[in-house]
Amino acid sequence: MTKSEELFHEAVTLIPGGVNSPVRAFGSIGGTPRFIDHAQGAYMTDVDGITYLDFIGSWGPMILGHNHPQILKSVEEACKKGLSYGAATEKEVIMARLICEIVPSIEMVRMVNSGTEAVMSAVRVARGYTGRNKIVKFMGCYHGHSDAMLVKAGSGVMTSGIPDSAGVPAGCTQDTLSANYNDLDSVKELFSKFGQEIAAVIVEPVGANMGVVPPKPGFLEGLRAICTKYGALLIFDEVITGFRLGIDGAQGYYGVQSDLTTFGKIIGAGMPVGAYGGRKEIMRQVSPVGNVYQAGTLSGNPVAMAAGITQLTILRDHPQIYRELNEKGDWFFGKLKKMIEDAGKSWQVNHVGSLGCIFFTDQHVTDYASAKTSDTVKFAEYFHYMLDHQIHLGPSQFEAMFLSAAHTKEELKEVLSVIKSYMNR
Ligand code: KE4
Repeated sequence: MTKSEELFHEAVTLIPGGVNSPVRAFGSIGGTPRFIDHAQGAYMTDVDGITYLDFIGSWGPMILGHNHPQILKSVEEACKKGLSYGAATEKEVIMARLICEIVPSIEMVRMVNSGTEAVMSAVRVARGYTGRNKIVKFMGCYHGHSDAMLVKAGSGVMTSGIPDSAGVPAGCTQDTLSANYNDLDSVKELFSKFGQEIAAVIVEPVGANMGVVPPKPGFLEGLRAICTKYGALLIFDEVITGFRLGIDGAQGYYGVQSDLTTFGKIIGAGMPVGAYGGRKEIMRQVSPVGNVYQAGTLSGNPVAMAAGITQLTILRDHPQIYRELNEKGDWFFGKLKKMIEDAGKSWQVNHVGSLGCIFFTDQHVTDYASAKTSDTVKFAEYFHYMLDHQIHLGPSQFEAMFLSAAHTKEELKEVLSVIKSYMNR
């Protein structure tokens, strides 16, 4: 028995599914999750001493690679000053100033502890600000596990949301409406019926939780126009795309400004951090100045802020990091796409910058329905072949590969040759 197997065997008796977040359990692909002991740069090493080239990157935060020396140093220094005070600190001002300086649509921001918390809070602010209750989300987009967001995908347009999880009362999702990603008509249909009742539209500007699904040209611009027309707020959930596609995220990359934006992952550099922000007139609704309540014991935690401030400052001050990262992503996913075509396979490759994935389907993947045509058994076979070659992908067809500044072209060439060997085996 490997140490990972031993640990997993015990973990399942102590933790639901043996993991503290479901996707880590390898449920959709089978096998034993690798228990990680340490990570450095583009690599992580499991408890059996096996080292993997890592494409999970903690699901996004590790854009500079694991254990960046400057980030590690800032965390060590912050720890020596105390782990948490429950009082205001200078680091929170520095972080807020950074985000407001970098993201054009943000004049005021509140720190929280996760992407879920950021989305839950942003939705509440949108409802408080507009005095409306309904929220439009898109099938296949994931916005964390707050009740209102756990709506049965495919529950169809025009119907009130049906809970997609036990323990969520129908009342919590009745005001959540589902539309089809990349389909503006499905959004217009909802607004034609519920227009003045809709507080906000929330969207992943690049879908990255159904695999990677880029917005079609005009989709984000169309959402912007519809929200403006009906007085609803446009919420960009940039928990993944924020500071990933460029220093100013998807709104900079696509040139579309949201009214509220949620962040996570990169802004914490691996520490538990989320944030939501927008124009002052909206954010002033938030307690203690406004009447939308939101709070958190560890919000703005000084150690977490130290990590996030260092990572964002490095990214802001070195724009070549994004040029190189996005070029690397275009090169890698471009090569991958051509290699698959040359092998006569009909699989699909979607990517935006350093985010991408293979879909094991012959259909172009532009939304939830087409993503779901993927052969997840095939993905599981591919995943384990790569893992056996010490390449650790995200353990689900419906996740993204995350490239980092630490991945070299040589390593990516090796990954391409392993995928080629998989196709030719
Ligand atoms: P967290 O609460 O997990 O920090 O963030 C929720 C969230 C919100 N919005 C978007 C666009 C997200 O992608 C996420 C979380 N992302 C997943 C990865 N697809 C987290 C991985 C996991 O659940 O373990």
